[in-house]
Formats: sequence, C-alpha cells, structure tokens
Amino acid sequence: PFLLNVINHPVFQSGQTRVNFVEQHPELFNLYKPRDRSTKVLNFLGEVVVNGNPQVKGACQRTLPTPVVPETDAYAPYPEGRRNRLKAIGRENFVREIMEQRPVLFTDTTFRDAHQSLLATRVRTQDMLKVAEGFAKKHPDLFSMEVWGGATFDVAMRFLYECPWKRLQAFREAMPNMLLQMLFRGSNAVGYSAYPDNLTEKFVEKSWENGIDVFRIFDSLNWIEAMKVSIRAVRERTDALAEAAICYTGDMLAPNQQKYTLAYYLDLARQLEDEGAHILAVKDMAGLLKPKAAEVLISELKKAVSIPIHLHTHDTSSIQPATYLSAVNAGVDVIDCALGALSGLTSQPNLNSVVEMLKGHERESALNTDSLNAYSAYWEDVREWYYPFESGMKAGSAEVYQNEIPGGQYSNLKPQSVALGLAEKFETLKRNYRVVNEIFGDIVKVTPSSKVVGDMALFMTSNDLTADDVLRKGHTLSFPDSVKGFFRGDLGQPAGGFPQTIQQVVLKGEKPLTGRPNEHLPPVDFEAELADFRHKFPYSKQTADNGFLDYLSFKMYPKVYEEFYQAREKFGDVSKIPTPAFFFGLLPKEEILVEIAEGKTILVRLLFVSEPDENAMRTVTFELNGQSRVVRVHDQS
Ligand code: 3PY
Ligand code: ZN
Repeated sequence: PFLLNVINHPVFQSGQTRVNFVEQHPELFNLYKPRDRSTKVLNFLGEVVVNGNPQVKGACQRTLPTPVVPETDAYAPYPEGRRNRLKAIGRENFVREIMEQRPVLFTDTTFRDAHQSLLATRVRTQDMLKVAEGFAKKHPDLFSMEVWGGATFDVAMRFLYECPWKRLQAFREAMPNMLLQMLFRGSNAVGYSAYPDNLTEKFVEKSWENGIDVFRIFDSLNWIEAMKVSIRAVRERTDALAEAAICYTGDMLAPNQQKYTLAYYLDLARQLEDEGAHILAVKDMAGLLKPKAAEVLISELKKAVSIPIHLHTHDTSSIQPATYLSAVNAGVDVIDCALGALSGLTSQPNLNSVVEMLKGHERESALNTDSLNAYSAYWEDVREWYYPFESGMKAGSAEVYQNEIPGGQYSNLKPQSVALGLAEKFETLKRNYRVVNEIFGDIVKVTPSSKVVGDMALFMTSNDLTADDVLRKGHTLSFPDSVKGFFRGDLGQPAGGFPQTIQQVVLKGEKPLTGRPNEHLPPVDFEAELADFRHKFPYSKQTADNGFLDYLSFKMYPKVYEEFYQAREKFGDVSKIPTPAFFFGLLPKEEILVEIAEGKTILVRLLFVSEPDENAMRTVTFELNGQSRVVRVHDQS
C-alpha cells in the first residue's frame, strides 16, 4: 500500500518529486483503506462481544439511557469569550481586567477533574465533544474550561486507546472562544517522574500550539524550585497564562498546626509571583480548606500579591460551597466548579447551584442556570454509561479531614484496591493512608506524592503491616519503587525535609539527592531520538506533525504508548465507537453508527455469535452497511 500511495501521489506523478518527498508527505503512510478501517472496528466489537472490555470486567449489561444533547445552532457564530479577550488585550491587561471584575468568575472542570475524580478519568472524548460547541456558544462568560492534563493524558492512552493530543485539538476546534486550561505537574509534566528540562519546555510549547491557554502548574511537594522551568517556559515560549499553584493541605487554623500555616502559604505565594506567575491558584486537592480558613487565607493572599487568585477544591466533605462563599466574600477572583451531574463528593462543587447561591450577591454571575441545567441533564444520562467506574461513595464524609486523600486519587484507589484483591479492606486502606502520611512526616499529597502514599498504604494493607512494623522491621522489607524514589529525592524535597529514620529504613544505605532531580538528567536530543522513534513506530508518522506529538506521548509513558500503538494498529481509531458499545459490546440485533473517517460512517448490526469450536474460536456475524461480515474471536473464558 505504501508504494501504491507513492505511485498515485499527484506530486510523484507530476515528475516534480524531490529527495525529501517522503518526509514531506506523511499522508503516504495512510496505509489503511476504508475496508481495513471497518474490519478493525468489527475486530474490536467482536472482541468486546465475546470477551468483554477488560475495563469493565464483571459489570453486567443493563438498560442504558439515551442522553439528549441540548439544542445548538451549528451556524450561529461563537460569541466573544475570554480567549478572544486575552488575544485582543494581551496577558498583562487581561489579568488586570480579571481582578477588576466585580462578578466572580468560574472555571468549569467537567471535562477534566470532575470525571477524573468521580469516574476514574474514563470519560471518552466523543461524549464531551458532543456538547463542547453548544456549551462554548452558550457560556462564554466562563473564565475557562479545564480540559486536559492531570491524569487524562495517561488514561486516554492506557485505557481508552485514544490519542490525548487529538482530544485537545478537537476541543480547540469546538471551543475557539474559550480559554482552555490544563493541569501541569511542574517538572513531572503529565507523568509521575522528573523529566529533563528541555522536554518539559517542549511539552509546554506543544500543548500551547495545540490549544492550551492556561497552564495550572504545581509541584507535588510545593517545592518552588521544581516549578520554575515550567513557569518560565509558559512566559517565554507561549502567549498563554502561567497559573502557578500552591497546594493546600492540613488545617491552617488548627491550634497544633506547625508546618502548613498562613505564613507558609503567603511565603509560597510571594515567591510564585516573583517567578512571574500571571495568576495564583490555591489548589485544595483533597477539599480540606474550611470556610473560616478560606476567609483568612484569601483575604491575606489578596494583600500579599497583586495577581488574580483562582481557588480549586473538592467537595469530599460536602461543605465546600460554604468555603466558596467565604472565598467570594474575601475577594477570590475565580473558582472551580463542575456541571451539576458531575459535581459534588470527590469532584468540584456544583456549578449550577453555586451560580444560584450567588443570585442577589453583589458578585453574582451572569451564567444562565437554565442552560447549565440542560447540560447537566445530558451528563446525568451519560454518567450512567460509566457506572462501572463509580467509587461507590454515596455521601460526603468528614473522614477526609483525617485521611486527606485527594479527590482525583480517591476514585482510582477503589479500582486499584479491587485489582489487588483488597476490596474488603478499603476502610483499612484509608486508615493506612493517614498512617503513611504521619510516618512520612506529614507531606503535601497530590500527584505524584499522593501516589507514593497510596502505593505505601496498599503495600501495608496487603501485607498487614502497622507503622511500628514498618519502622522496626523495615530493613527486611522491599518497599514499592515509588516509595524508594520518594526517599531518594526523585520528587524533590518536602517542607521540613525527610524524617531520618524512615528514610534510612527505606534507602538501606543508598545516598539521597538534595538538589533538583532534573539537574542530573541530560537534555533530550530531539532529532536523534525522533528518528529512532519514527523507525520503531512507523504508523505514528501518519499524523500531521509527522509523529512529533506521538513521540512526546512516548516520552511521558513509553510502555503505555507502546500498548496504545499496538491497539491502534490492531483496532484502528476506536474513539468513534459509541461508549455503550465500547464498554459493553452489542446485543443481538443492536445497531450502531461509527464514523471511520471524516464524512464516512458505517452502520453495524450484530447478528449472532456462534458457540466456540474445538479451538475455543467463536464466529461473530455482523451486518455492515447491509452486508454480512464475520470475525473470528478467541473465547478467553
Ligand atoms: C493530577 O495531577 O492528576 C491531579 O488532579 C492533582 O490534583
Ligand atoms: Zn483537583
């Protein structure tokens, strides 16, 4: 097929072919014809029909609702939104204008943190994309849409077989008037370990080129050293906003609070402003910021810095709307909420209700709650499709003040504990999370430091270990890699340093780092590595940028990328398969439409599934655009 592509290419036929003809025409690698694409879709569906999608193993088929997309006028122009404003007046004027605004502004987290925190990040691009354009047209008053980064990058590839960059590009196209925001883990970018500085810079640059306008940058230990490279990259290499975050932990007003005090946060805020942050975020990832503390913290921050303040929380305790009211009264500029049906509990407070709460308040927002409610109704139905990923939490819980588990981690801890056979011990696991935090010296817990605490809590739970066992018998234990890395200084330095005893127990004589872990990483040689990458993964070159974004995905998650690559080769682009069919397969006679290429849609109907033969192979018969087609699938049961 490649040779045919070359021979049939108009440039080749014109006789004007140059030496680098192949390099300049990535479309030559479009080796898959529509028939291949539909076969791949059938292969995927056949696999799910026979063996189920491993993602939802054990979930039973049930009647799923049909969500209604609120009406949108596809021909209506996009009203001017914050992105138009940023472009028109530039970053400095834009942030000044934000601070002068009387109404409080909102970031909608539905497309990122909300589903990361409620549905283990599993919401697929198409379900968000269906409402993206209409939402952008109806809610241009929002400050931003948080759509990317955090765990979405990893999960899109690992579990959904989707390209995260394509997701971003699609959002960009559907919401040209809105500021698109991402969560960026400082020197850990969208991964779990430290990357060479030039890779972090390249990642920032490419994220901006592909659609990001606001980078929320944090460090999992509030270690400013680790945030400098990314803040500078956003300032110098893009026209986007560098929003630097301080992570809030513990209880600032507790009488015994020694470490995470008001003075600690004010000092961090001043340093981040000095580093050039355009906006300051207070990132309350576990939902620990109580209303009174918010009043004190926000009003003191307003005095300490002269950039806008953007507050983020999780409603795990169920009292965070009260925190938002305090923060609004204290002058916070922007707050993070999620659309009704994907809000509350481990997610953000309810956007629709917070907008209503502020009706009559001097900082009332102009957002239209009728319209927000229509979109919430859509999500209420879509959420049903993802029911296997629900955490099971039914009400707010004050336990969060003890275990301090971030909302974005809570919804993943449950499936992790199930996978390790610890489903029955979830209560012990949560208690151990708190114990680990204590023996690790009370650290900030957010990705990736929260993963370290989670891994250790899982380790203690599965081995029935107490804190005392760990400290006294630790020299005989082999700790999880992430825990060793943490005490080696791979994530940087925690406030107050590492507790010596546990550090020695874990490291067993190995010498820890005290500087920036990235300092020791040689810069990436993009040219040489890219050539190797393209050689190893030729199919990646089909993209418009000749595989560079795929290469960045590979650099973040080499093994995950490799599996994603193989899945894409085998099944093609599965992102267009409707979600119920993607997770649960089809019932006999059920029919779905799948877009296999721009403007080309196939109609697939399941006819029947044969009994397994002596080699455990089943024949699955489909009807594709009216013609019968069969695929053979190995039954793994
Ligand atoms: C992430 O890094 O994924 C987070 O959501 C941290 O809160
Ligand atoms: Zn969050």
